[in-house]
Amino acid sequence: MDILNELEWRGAINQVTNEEGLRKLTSENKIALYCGTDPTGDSLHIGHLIPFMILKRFQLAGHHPVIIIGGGTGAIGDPSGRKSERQLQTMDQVHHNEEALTAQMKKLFGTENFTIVNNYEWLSKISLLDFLRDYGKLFNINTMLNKEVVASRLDAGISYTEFTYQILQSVDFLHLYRHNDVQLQIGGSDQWGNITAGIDLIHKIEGPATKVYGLTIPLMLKADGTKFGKTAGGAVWLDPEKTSPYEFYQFWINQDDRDVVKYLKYFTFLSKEEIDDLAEKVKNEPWKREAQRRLAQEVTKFVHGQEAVEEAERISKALFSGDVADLSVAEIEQGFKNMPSVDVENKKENIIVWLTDNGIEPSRRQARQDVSSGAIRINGEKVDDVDAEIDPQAHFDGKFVIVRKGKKHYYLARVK
Ligand code: 629
Repeated sequence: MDILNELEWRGAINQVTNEEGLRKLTSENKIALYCGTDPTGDSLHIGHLIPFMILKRFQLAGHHPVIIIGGGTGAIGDPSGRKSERQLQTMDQVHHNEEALTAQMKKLFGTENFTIVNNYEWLSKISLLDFLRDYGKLFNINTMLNKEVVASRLDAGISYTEFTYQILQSVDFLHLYRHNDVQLQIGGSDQWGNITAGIDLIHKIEGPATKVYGLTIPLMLKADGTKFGKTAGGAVWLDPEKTSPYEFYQFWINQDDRDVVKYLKYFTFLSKEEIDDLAEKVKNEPWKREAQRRLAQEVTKFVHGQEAVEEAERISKALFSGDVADLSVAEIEQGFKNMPSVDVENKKENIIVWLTDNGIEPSRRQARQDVSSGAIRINGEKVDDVDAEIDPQAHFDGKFVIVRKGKKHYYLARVK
């Protein structure tokens, strides 16, 4: 399938500056294209993944992706999509974040047929007078004020600094057009104003027939109206220290039937045939949740690698069946991150006293009842003897005791 048709089928196109022109260009040539991201944090989250997976699709189709890490633009702050002025970051923060994001991007894109650059390199070298003479003169204030991003901020106010942001992103597009033959910029729908500003600048400097294009991707919406990519614990990060691969996998496997096909199109490289097939399964045998499992496997593999998928599945399976005894200490840390936990003394104790004193059971009477009815598992083994002893050193390097009450309720006891 032609790349633009593929993006259309995936529901990934919001606006294109000149669809016929771009279709002709991409079907006849291998082009260079870019997407930028500002180092406003030290990790990407799954909201960022959408445009970068589209870059990756172009890469897989033989085109050449370029990523800008916005060390220069990040020092200013994009007003797009924001209701109020940003707090400036310190340059130390910006540089720290640049490094973290660069490392993440390299993991996703590899080194072949891929370029990553930092716009601090050229933006920091433009003098104020050159900026005003070479670029400022080509920007019309009325046009700038009419950009949705600026217009929507006029009441609340916008600083001269943020107002200038669109010029910087335009200078980037010009720079990449000249130095890397970049002819297309993509981004989320919030980037439309910045992207078209860049195209206008290139047309003014390089001539109106210059073949440069812009493409934006729709905002991701969820069937239940809540914000995509957020969980009770906050954003879903690509950094495994912030969101463990197990939590990452869980996020995807828990998606609604109404959203899962859309996400398969956006977040996986599965073919149309495979996705159509999974869509049928959502319709005919939704209880199997095969589409969700495939989604979780594919996205986790792309971001964290196949081993992380296997680990996440091992943890899920163990938690579901209750056979937790073979989990490693690291797997327990991941799997139990969002479960109730208690700190316990490193000493042997009768099970009834231990469960009650550590707050896992509300009373000794209840503890006795749960134990004797077989509702309690310790480290994966049913314990129905009220005289049994808990030995915190028995398992998991003496670091944890895992308690399961009934089918679903887990407690992680951390040994002090
Ligand atoms: C210099 C900087 C450029 C081109 C782009 C940029 C960054 C751009 C921006 N992007 C968002 C960000 O950095 O602010 N001005 O967080 C974010 N982006 C991915 C998608 C987006 C966008 O990284 O484009 O729409 C989110 O889906 O908000 O020369």
